[in-house]
Amino acid sequence: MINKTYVGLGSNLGDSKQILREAVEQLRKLGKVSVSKLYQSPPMGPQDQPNYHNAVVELHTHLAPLDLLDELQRIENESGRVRLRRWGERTLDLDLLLYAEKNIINERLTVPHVGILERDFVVIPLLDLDAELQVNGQLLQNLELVSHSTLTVLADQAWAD
Ligand code: PH2
Ligand code: MG
Ligand code: MG
Repeated sequence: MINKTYVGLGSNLGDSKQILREAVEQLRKLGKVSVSKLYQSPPMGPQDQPNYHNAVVELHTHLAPLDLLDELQRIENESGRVRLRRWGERTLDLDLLLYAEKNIINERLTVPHVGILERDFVVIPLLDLDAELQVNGQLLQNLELVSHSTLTVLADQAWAD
């Protein structure tokens, strides 16, 4: 069975645009991919860290949730991921945001991803990919944060082609 999943991409260390491009290349090996615009986003968490590059990828994959998580962590590690502190700067972060309509809670994985409805750097790119997307019955386009987003568009959806 092929499942529609969404993966959040973030980077605020190194050549973030190139790092995210290479991550998309790796994700293409896992299934059919569509890519949101590329955004710059002020840091959530410690403020003494650089702005982030953020994007979201829609991925159609046969992989089961924990197998997909393994692949995402492998890609993070093979990119030479550096992560300095919780909520802090990192070269590459790949978060499994949504997996079909599933709700998953176990020690390795929570889906939908924690905080998904509160983070403009996740919600706005998700809307690029599906303007009608709902999470737990909530239409993302109706969220308050959509009307006062802190994001800047760095590149249109062709950035990872
Ligand atoms: N990721 C974090 C912590 N803070 N802030 C922004 N703007 N974007 C992120 O992706 C992000 C963050 C930890 O994963
Ligand atoms: Mg994250
Ligand atoms: Mg993460």
